[in-house]
Amino acid sequence: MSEKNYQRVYIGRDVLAEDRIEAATQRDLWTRQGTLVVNLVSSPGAGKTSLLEATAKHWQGRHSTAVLVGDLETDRDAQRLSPWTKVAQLTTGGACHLQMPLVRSGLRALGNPRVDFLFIENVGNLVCPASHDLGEHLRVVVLSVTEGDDKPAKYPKMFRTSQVMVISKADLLPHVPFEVDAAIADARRTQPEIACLTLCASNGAGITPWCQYLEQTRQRMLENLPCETT
Ligand SMILES: Nc1nc2c(ncn2[C@@H]2O[C@H](COP(=O)(O)OP(=O)(O)OP(=O)(O)O)[C@@H](O)[C@H]2O)c(=O)[nH]1
Ligand SMILES: [Mg+2]
Repeated sequence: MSEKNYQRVYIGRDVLAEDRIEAATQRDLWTRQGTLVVNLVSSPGAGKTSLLEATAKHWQGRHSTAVLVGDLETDRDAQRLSPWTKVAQLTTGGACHLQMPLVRSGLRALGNPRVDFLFIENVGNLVCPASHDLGEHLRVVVLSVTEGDDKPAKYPKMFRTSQVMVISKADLLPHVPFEVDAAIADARRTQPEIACLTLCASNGAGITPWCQYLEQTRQRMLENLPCETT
Protein backbone atom coordinates (compact mmCIF):
# COMPACT_ATOMS: atom_id res chain seq x y z
CA MET A 1 0.00 0.00 0.00
CA SER A 2 1.44 3.38 -0.93
CA GLU A 3 1.67 6.31 1.49
CA LYS A 4 -1.19 8.07 -0.39
CA ASN A 5 -3.66 5.20 -0.02
CA TYR A 6 -4.11 5.19 3.70
CA GLN A 7 -4.90 7.63 6.43
CA ARG A 8 -3.62 7.30 9.97
CA VAL A 9 -6.53 7.29 12.44
CA TYR A 10 -5.91 7.68 16.17
CA ILE A 11 -8.43 5.61 18.07
CA GLY A 12 -7.10 5.63 21.60
CA ARG A 13 -4.54 7.05 23.98
CA ASP A 14 -0.81 6.29 23.80
CA VAL A 15 -0.53 3.58 26.46
CA LEU A 16 3.26 3.99 26.69
CA ALA A 17 3.19 7.76 27.19
CA GLU A 18 3.15 7.51 31.00
CA ASP A 19 6.02 5.01 30.96
CA ARG A 20 8.06 7.35 28.75
CA ILE A 21 7.51 10.28 31.12
CA GLU A 22 8.49 8.13 34.09
CA ALA A 23 11.55 6.85 32.22
CA ALA A 24 12.66 10.40 31.42
CA THR A 25 12.25 11.45 35.07
CA GLN A 26 14.21 8.41 36.25
CA ARG A 27 16.97 9.06 33.69
CA ASP A 28 17.31 12.61 34.96
CA LEU A 29 17.60 11.33 38.54
CA TRP A 30 20.25 8.76 37.56
CA THR A 31 22.18 11.43 35.64
CA ARG A 32 22.24 13.77 38.63
CA GLN A 33 23.42 11.00 40.97
CA GLY A 34 26.21 10.06 38.52
CA THR A 35 24.91 6.60 37.62
CA LEU A 36 25.32 5.58 33.97
CA VAL A 37 22.47 3.21 33.12
CA VAL A 38 22.93 0.62 30.38
CA ASN A 39 20.03 -1.45 28.98
CA LEU A 40 21.35 -4.68 27.39
CA VAL A 41 19.07 -6.18 24.74
CA SER A 42 19.54 -9.20 22.48
CA SER A 43 18.07 -12.49 21.31
CA PRO A 44 18.00 -15.23 23.96
CA GLY A 45 21.47 -16.55 24.69
CA ALA A 46 23.50 -13.87 22.87
CA GLY A 47 25.75 -13.55 25.91
CA LYS A 48 24.33 -10.67 27.99
CA THR A 49 24.88 -12.28 31.39
CA SER A 50 28.35 -13.51 30.36
CA LEU A 51 29.27 -9.95 29.31
CA LEU A 52 27.99 -8.59 32.61
CA GLU A 53 29.97 -11.20 34.58
CA ALA A 54 33.14 -10.23 32.69
CA THR A 55 32.44 -6.50 33.16
CA ALA A 56 31.75 -6.74 36.90
CA LYS A 57 34.88 -8.89 37.40
CA HIS A 58 36.96 -6.40 35.40
CA TRP A 59 35.80 -3.53 37.63
CA GLN A 60 36.14 -5.31 41.00
CA GLY A 61 37.41 -2.70 43.49
CA ARG A 62 37.34 0.09 40.85
CA HIS A 63 33.69 0.89 40.16
CA SER A 64 30.46 0.20 41.99
CA THR A 65 27.93 -1.68 39.88
CA ALA A 66 24.42 -3.11 40.15
CA VAL A 67 22.37 -5.24 37.79
CA LEU A 68 18.63 -5.64 37.32
CA VAL A 69 18.26 -8.85 35.36
CA GLY A 70 15.04 -9.70 33.56
CA ASP A 71 13.82 -13.17 32.66
CA LEU A 72 10.49 -14.92 32.13
CA GLU A 73 11.23 -17.44 34.90
CA THR A 74 14.01 -18.43 37.34
CA ASP A 75 16.71 -16.43 39.09
CA ARG A 76 19.58 -18.26 37.39
CA ASP A 77 21.17 -15.16 35.87
CA ALA A 78 21.01 -13.36 39.23
CA GLN A 79 22.74 -16.35 40.85
CA ARG A 80 25.52 -16.19 38.25
CA LEU A 81 26.06 -12.47 38.80
CA SER A 82 25.73 -12.33 42.59
CA PRO A 83 29.40 -13.15 43.37
CA TRP A 84 30.47 -10.04 41.42
CA THR A 85 27.83 -7.33 41.81
CA LYS A 86 24.65 -6.24 43.54
CA VAL A 87 21.86 -7.90 41.60
CA ALA A 88 18.07 -8.19 41.62
CA GLN A 89 16.16 -10.63 39.44
CA LEU A 90 13.09 -9.24 37.67
CA THR A 91 10.83 -12.15 36.77
CA THR A 92 8.23 -11.13 34.20
CA GLY A 93 6.09 -14.28 34.51
CA GLY A 94 5.79 -14.59 30.75
CA ALA A 95 6.10 -11.02 29.47
CA CYS A 96 8.71 -10.69 26.73
CA HIS A 97 10.20 -7.35 27.81
CA LEU A 98 10.78 -5.16 30.88
CA GLN A 99 8.78 -2.05 31.73
CA MET A 100 9.24 0.73 34.26
CA PRO A 101 7.10 -0.69 37.12
CA LEU A 102 9.27 -3.83 37.28
CA VAL A 103 12.45 -1.75 37.07
CA ARG A 104 11.16 0.36 39.96
CA SER A 105 10.47 -2.75 42.07
CA GLY A 106 13.99 -4.03 41.35
CA LEU A 107 15.50 -0.73 42.43
CA ARG A 108 13.50 -0.89 45.68
CA ALA A 109 14.71 -4.47 46.26
CA LEU A 110 18.30 -3.22 45.94
CA GLY A 111 17.63 -0.23 48.23
CA ASN A 112 17.94 2.35 45.40
CA PRO A 113 21.72 1.98 45.20
CA ARG A 114 23.94 4.91 44.21
CA VAL A 115 26.39 3.14 41.93
CA ASP A 116 28.68 4.21 39.09
CA PHE A 117 27.06 1.83 36.61
CA LEU A 118 23.60 0.25 36.67
CA PHE A 119 22.97 -2.45 34.08
CA ILE A 120 19.53 -3.66 33.08
CA GLU A 121 19.64 -7.05 31.35
CA ASN A 122 16.44 -7.14 29.33
CA VAL A 123 14.51 -10.30 28.47
CA GLY A 124 16.11 -12.10 25.51
CA ASN A 125 14.03 -10.87 22.56
CA LEU A 126 15.05 -8.77 19.53
CA VAL A 127 11.60 -7.25 19.03
CA CYS A 128 9.49 -6.08 22.00
CA PRO A 129 12.18 -4.50 24.26
CA ALA A 130 12.88 -2.00 21.44
CA SER A 131 9.61 -0.21 22.23
CA HIS A 132 10.21 0.35 25.95
CA ASP A 133 12.33 3.17 27.36
CA LEU A 134 13.60 2.11 30.80
CA GLY A 135 15.32 5.41 31.56
CA GLU A 136 18.67 4.13 30.29
CA HIS A 137 21.42 6.39 28.97
CA LEU A 138 22.69 3.71 26.62
CA ARG A 139 20.87 0.91 24.89
CA VAL A 140 23.35 -1.79 23.90
CA VAL A 141 22.27 -4.50 21.48
CA VAL A 142 24.33 -7.68 21.79
CA LEU A 143 24.56 -9.73 18.59
CA SER A 144 26.36 -13.08 18.82
CA VAL A 145 28.17 -14.39 15.79
CA THR A 146 26.17 -17.64 15.92
CA GLU A 147 22.94 -15.74 15.14
CA GLY A 148 24.03 -14.65 11.66
CA ASP A 149 25.15 -11.28 10.33
CA ASP A 150 21.74 -10.54 8.78
CA LYS A 151 20.02 -9.64 12.07
CA PRO A 152 20.59 -5.85 11.95
CA ALA A 153 18.78 -5.75 8.59
CA LYS A 154 15.99 -8.10 9.71
CA TYR A 155 15.27 -6.54 13.11
CA PRO A 156 15.96 -2.87 12.34
CA LYS A 157 14.02 -1.24 15.19
CA MET A 158 16.27 -2.77 17.84
CA PHE A 159 19.37 -1.49 16.07
CA ARG A 160 17.83 1.90 15.23
CA THR A 161 17.00 2.52 18.90
CA SER A 162 20.41 1.39 20.21
CA GLN A 163 23.54 3.51 20.64
CA VAL A 164 25.94 0.56 20.74
CA MET A 165 26.17 -2.83 19.01
CA VAL A 166 28.33 -5.45 20.71
CA ILE A 167 29.26 -8.38 18.49
CA SER A 168 29.78 -11.21 20.97
CA LYS A 169 31.33 -14.70 20.96
CA ALA A 170 34.11 -13.55 18.66
CA ASP A 171 36.07 -16.72 19.52
CA LEU A 172 33.56 -18.61 17.34
CA LEU A 173 34.17 -16.49 14.22
CA PRO A 174 36.46 -19.10 12.61
CA HIS A 175 33.64 -21.66 12.84
CA VAL A 176 30.56 -19.77 11.64
CA PRO A 177 29.66 -17.83 8.47
CA PHE A 178 29.47 -14.35 10.03
CA GLU A 179 30.91 -11.25 8.30
CA VAL A 180 31.61 -8.62 10.95
CA ASP A 181 31.87 -5.84 8.33
CA ALA A 182 28.53 -6.81 6.79
CA ALA A 183 26.77 -6.75 10.18
CA ILE A 184 28.27 -3.34 10.97
CA ALA A 185 27.34 -1.95 7.53
CA ASP A 186 23.70 -3.07 7.95
CA ALA A 187 23.54 -1.71 11.51
CA ARG A 188 24.91 1.66 10.33
CA ARG A 189 22.45 1.81 7.45
CA THR A 190 19.74 1.70 10.11
CA GLN A 191 21.52 3.79 12.74
CA PRO A 192 24.49 5.73 11.32
CA GLU A 193 25.75 6.78 14.77
CA ILE A 194 25.86 3.31 16.32
CA ALA A 195 29.17 2.44 18.04
CA CYS A 196 30.36 -1.11 17.29
CA LEU A 197 32.55 -3.30 19.48
CA THR A 198 33.56 -6.92 18.93
CA LEU A 199 34.44 -9.00 21.97
CA CYS A 200 34.51 -12.39 23.63
CA ALA A 201 33.27 -12.69 27.21
CA SER A 202 34.65 -16.25 27.49
CA ASN A 203 38.33 -15.38 27.00
CA GLY A 204 38.16 -11.66 27.87
CA ALA A 205 39.19 -10.34 24.43
CA GLY A 206 37.69 -6.88 23.91
CA ILE A 207 36.46 -6.50 27.51
CA THR A 208 38.95 -3.70 28.30
CA PRO A 209 37.87 -1.47 25.33
CA TRP A 210 34.20 -2.16 26.23
CA CYS A 211 34.77 -1.08 29.83
CA GLN A 212 36.75 1.96 28.67
CA TYR A 213 33.92 2.95 26.34
CA LEU A 214 31.48 2.86 29.27
CA GLU A 215 33.88 4.78 31.52
CA GLN A 216 34.33 7.50 28.88
CA THR A 217 30.57 7.74 28.35
CA ARG A 218 30.02 8.14 32.09
CA GLN A 219 32.80 10.73 32.27
CA ARG A 220 31.15 12.78 29.53
CA MET A 221 27.85 12.53 31.39
CA LEU A 222 29.47 13.81 34.60
CA GLU A 223 31.18 16.68 32.76
CA ASN A 224 27.86 17.79 31.25
CA LEU A 225 25.87 17.74 34.47
CA PRO A 226 23.76 20.87 34.77
CA CYS A 227 24.81 23.19 37.61
CA GLU A 228 22.38 22.88 40.52
CA THR A 229 20.64 26.20 41.19
CA THR A 230 19.96 27.11 44.80
N1 LIG B 1 32.01 -19.47 22.84
C1 LIG B 1 31.46 -18.50 23.57
N2 LIG B 1 30.34 -18.76 24.27
C2 LIG B 1 29.81 -17.75 25.00
C3 LIG B 1 30.38 -16.45 25.04
N3 LIG B 1 29.62 -15.67 25.82
C4 LIG B 1 28.60 -16.46 26.26
N4 LIG B 1 28.73 -17.70 25.77
C5 LIG B 1 27.84 -18.83 26.01
O1 LIG B 1 26.57 -18.57 25.43
C6 LIG B 1 25.53 -19.12 26.24
C7 LIG B 1 24.54 -18.04 26.60
O2 LIG B 1 25.21 -17.04 27.36
P1 LIG B 1 24.44 -16.09 28.37
O3 LIG B 1 25.43 -15.13 28.91
O4 LIG B 1 23.65 -16.89 29.35
O5 LIG B 1 23.43 -15.37 27.38
P2 LIG B 1 22.22 -14.40 27.74
O6 LIG B 1 22.10 -13.44 26.61
O7 LIG B 1 22.38 -13.82 29.08
O8 LIG B 1 21.00 -15.42 27.72
P3 LIG B 1 19.47 -15.12 28.19
O9 LIG B 1 19.53 -14.36 29.46
O10 LIG B 1 18.91 -16.50 28.35
O11 LIG B 1 18.85 -14.36 27.05
C8 LIG B 1 26.22 -19.73 27.47
O12 LIG B 1 26.38 -21.12 27.24
C9 LIG B 1 27.56 -19.03 27.50
O13 LIG B 1 28.57 -19.80 28.09
C10 LIG B 1 31.59 -16.22 24.31
O14 LIG B 1 32.19 -15.13 24.30
N5 LIG B 1 32.06 -17.28 23.59
MG1 LIG C 1 21.06 -13.78 30.68
